[in-house]
Amino acid sequence: MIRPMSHDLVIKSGQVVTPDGTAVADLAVTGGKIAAIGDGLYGAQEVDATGLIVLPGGIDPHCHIEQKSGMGQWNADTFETATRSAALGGTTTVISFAAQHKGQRLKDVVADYTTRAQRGAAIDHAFHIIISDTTVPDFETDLAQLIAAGHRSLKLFTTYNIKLGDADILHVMTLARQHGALVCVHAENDALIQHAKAKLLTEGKTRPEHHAASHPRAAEIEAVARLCQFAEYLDQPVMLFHISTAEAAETIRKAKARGARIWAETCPHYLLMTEDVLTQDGLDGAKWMCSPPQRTSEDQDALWQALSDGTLDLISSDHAPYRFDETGKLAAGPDARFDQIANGLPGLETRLPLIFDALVTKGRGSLQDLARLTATAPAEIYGLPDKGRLAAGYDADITLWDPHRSYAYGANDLHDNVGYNPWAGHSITGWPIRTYLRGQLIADNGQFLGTPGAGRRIDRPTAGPNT
Ligand code: DUC
Ligand code: ZN
Ligand code: ZN
Repeated sequence: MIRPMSHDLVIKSGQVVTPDGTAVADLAVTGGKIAAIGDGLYGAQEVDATGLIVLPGGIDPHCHIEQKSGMGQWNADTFETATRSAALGGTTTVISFAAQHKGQRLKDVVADYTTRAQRGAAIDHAFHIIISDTTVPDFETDLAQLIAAGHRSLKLFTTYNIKLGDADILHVMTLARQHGALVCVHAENDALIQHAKAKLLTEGKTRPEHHAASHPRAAEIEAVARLCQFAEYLDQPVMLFHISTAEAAETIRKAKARGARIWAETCPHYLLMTEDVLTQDGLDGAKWMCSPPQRTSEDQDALWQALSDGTLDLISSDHAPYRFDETGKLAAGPDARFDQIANGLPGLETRLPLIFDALVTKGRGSLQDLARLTATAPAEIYGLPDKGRLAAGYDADITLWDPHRSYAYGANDLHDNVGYNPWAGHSITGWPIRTYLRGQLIADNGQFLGTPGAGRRIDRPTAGPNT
């Protein structure tokens, strides 16, 4: 009798979500790779997944980890704390930032972030290189070498003190086109923000809730339209980060219809929060301050529509962790004005459960939509080889989900280093029970089993199919 091949691990009888469909099947893992999906598979270790959903491990392609902000403030997470939190939320790959500050050589910046990530990251990772100074020595040589070494995405800002002017943006986009990198942009018009901010401060409107008006929707609408024009003019792919307004989504829809090589993302806090979260007692609203700010329920509807018709390609967390104390949000003191408070909220651990609930449980979309928006599209767009789908030959990055388990988020129940949960009080149904990274169990029922430093840096030979 011919004995069937034995694998390292077989996840038995789960509902397996692949780009081709969703079906009850066994999934076999050998040597850290998915070996087969089918029936009657055998392994040295077998896990019964009856009643569970088997999804690709999440890929969060926009998160700030162990990074110094434009205002010069370190965020709260190390690679160790951020990736622990990610794993417990079902995420197995992150793309965070290697952030150049003025005067720094790009190759030194990337070496520094690479060393720190290699020491601490428990999941696989890559970097977007933030460019804030094109005048440093060997800028073009360093950039070309870094792109060739697999750092296939750059990030630019049109606002904050690390912004580039239009001429520099066009220059970097031209270099990216020449060397094969995707350009990601935080697109908000800086002059409009400065104008709105000055008016608010003159009127004595300094509280966290005034932060929303200091980032007028026109700022996003203008900058997104400009970047679409730049992408078309240079024929260079651009990823527009954290889209928050209906008008910006419409601009992207039209640009894509004209054939512009544009990608775009949004985040759970734009899909599920509105600007009224900023109105709280004292400075509490600072916990929810981010840029662009949360908008209106009409914008939320438009963003869901844009996800469903392909205008928006993926959902990232924009995890930007600052503690609500003097090391973070309150660094400028207990009476800080909104413009002195660090922007951002934690989201690595909550992104997938929130979207599972909002998309699948609430019936807005399918399990395949979930896999596409949170894993497959990020892998394809950013050129992450062997990641983002359940298929033979791909990395065995896998999450098992209980679609019936409900959970109400509490005040401080996340596993990052932030100390508060911006989703406290929000209830969801659908929960990640287990997370596997390349076949290794790294999170099991709320227990972290990963190893700091075991995450690998992902080399990206190309910047994705559109680049
Ligand atoms: N906005 C950003 O642009 N980056 C980090 C966090 C935020 O709110
Ligand atoms: Zn941003
Ligand atoms: Zn960001």
